[in-house]
Amino acid sequence: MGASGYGGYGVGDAEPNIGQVYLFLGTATGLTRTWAWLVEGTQNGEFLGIGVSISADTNGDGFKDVLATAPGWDDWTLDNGLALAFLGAAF
Ligand SMILES: [Ca+2]
Ligand SMILES: [Ca+2]
Repeated sequence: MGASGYGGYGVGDAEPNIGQVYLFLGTATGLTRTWAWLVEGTQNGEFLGIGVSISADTNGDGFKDVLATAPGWDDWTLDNGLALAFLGAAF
């Protein structure tokens, strides 16, 4: 997450069914109206972002991180699912 000290908010949008996760940064007057960061899924039916969490600092670098799930993600097993950690940084 950013270095502003205001935190932020992660939003998952599983429509379309590839899925996407938006990150809105906090400011002194509230969240920004446009997203600062966006990631999209890579597979049809992946549903990235159906679960999203701004976590604690998982790697200890001082920035909070974003966790997201993609329950329909396929590897060798259909719909095996995936949990992703997107590491925060100074915006
Ligand atoms: Ca971190
Ligand atoms: Ca799938």
